[in-house]
Amino acid sequence: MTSRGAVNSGFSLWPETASVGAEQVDLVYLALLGLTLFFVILLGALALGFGVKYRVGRAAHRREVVHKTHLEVVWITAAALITLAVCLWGTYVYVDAVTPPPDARNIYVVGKQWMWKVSHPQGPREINELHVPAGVPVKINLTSQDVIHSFYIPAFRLKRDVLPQTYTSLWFNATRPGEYHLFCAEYCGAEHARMRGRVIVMEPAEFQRWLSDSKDLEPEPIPNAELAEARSDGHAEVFARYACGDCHKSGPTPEGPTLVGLFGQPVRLRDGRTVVADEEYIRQSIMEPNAAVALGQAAPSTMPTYAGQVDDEHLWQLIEFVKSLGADAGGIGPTP
Ligand code: HEC
Ligand SMILES: [Cu+2]
Repeated sequence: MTSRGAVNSGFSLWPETASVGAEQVDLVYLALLGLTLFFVILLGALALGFGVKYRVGRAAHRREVVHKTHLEVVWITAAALITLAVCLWGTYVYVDAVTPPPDARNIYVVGKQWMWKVSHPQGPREINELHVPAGVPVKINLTSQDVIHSFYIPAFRLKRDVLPQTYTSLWFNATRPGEYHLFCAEYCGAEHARMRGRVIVMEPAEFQRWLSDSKDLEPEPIPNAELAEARSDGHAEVFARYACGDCHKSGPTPEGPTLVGLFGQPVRLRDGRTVVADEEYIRQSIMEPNAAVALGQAAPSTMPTYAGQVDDEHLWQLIEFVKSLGADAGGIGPTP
């Protein structure tokens, strides 16, 4: 292991702020800190002042208990309103932080003892490095190959658990080019402390250059020919390889839905729920077909499970393919 992960090292009380969301999180944090300090000082001063004023032996006026109802109503209402405002503000920032814009660029990340494996749908793969463009919303789809990890970028104020057999995600819009820390924030075994990397934020034009330059530059040897093809040809090869198209086709007697226009749309399920067909839904449809069967389809599903057959790399390629069939693929289709 090299120490390349050590970027922006040196002690600082306040971590760097490098994403739009980070600034919002900091504002909430500072407001809470300010409010807390204000009341600590106010109440501390009052307690101290009254302590001095009414100390034993002091000839203060003690007889009458002052009770002013309207005063109590005012301060209870004020406290309730302040608390509610902070809560609503925090909720707003949180909802924003967990809702990626539909046009976000997709990147797939697999956590593994003890590294981060990054795949860009356009081709490049990297390890412990994540290149992203500045000023563009980026959605990271996370899954783990083994134990629970946690994907943590302090400069973006983002942290999300990375779980095996499920996709979690987060998104950000990086504000400035530069290099930022990437950590694993969930103890995951002997070398957990070394499970870190760098997020490299680049100007969009520079990022495009990096993308096309690293297409031919493979950080890892390609294990098989199909994968190589999938990479050059819109992931359709992987769809063909697993014969998904035998059932998912248009025609007189399709055995499964066509999948066209599915991605990003709400899907009504047999059990009454309505879910959005996002990466996690597609993943689940492939790996656990019976977990969520669409309304109008037979249950149990006739679709076989691909758990144990499709690895993480093929899985995201299948997802990208289904996505590219979607009406709102938003230009993040497999072939840019
Ligand atoms: C034997 C036929 C068959 C094969 C092969 C098959 N599927 Fe399916 N698939 C179905 C059926 C039937 C459904 C609808 C029932 C359900 O939701 O499980 C379905 C549902 C889906 C859905 C959810 C669609 C929706 O509208 O909710 C996705 C996504 C999907 N399949 C992807 C794939 C992929 C990717 C492959 C190849 C790895 C594949 N399928 C292989 C029959 C098949
Ligand atoms: Cu880890």
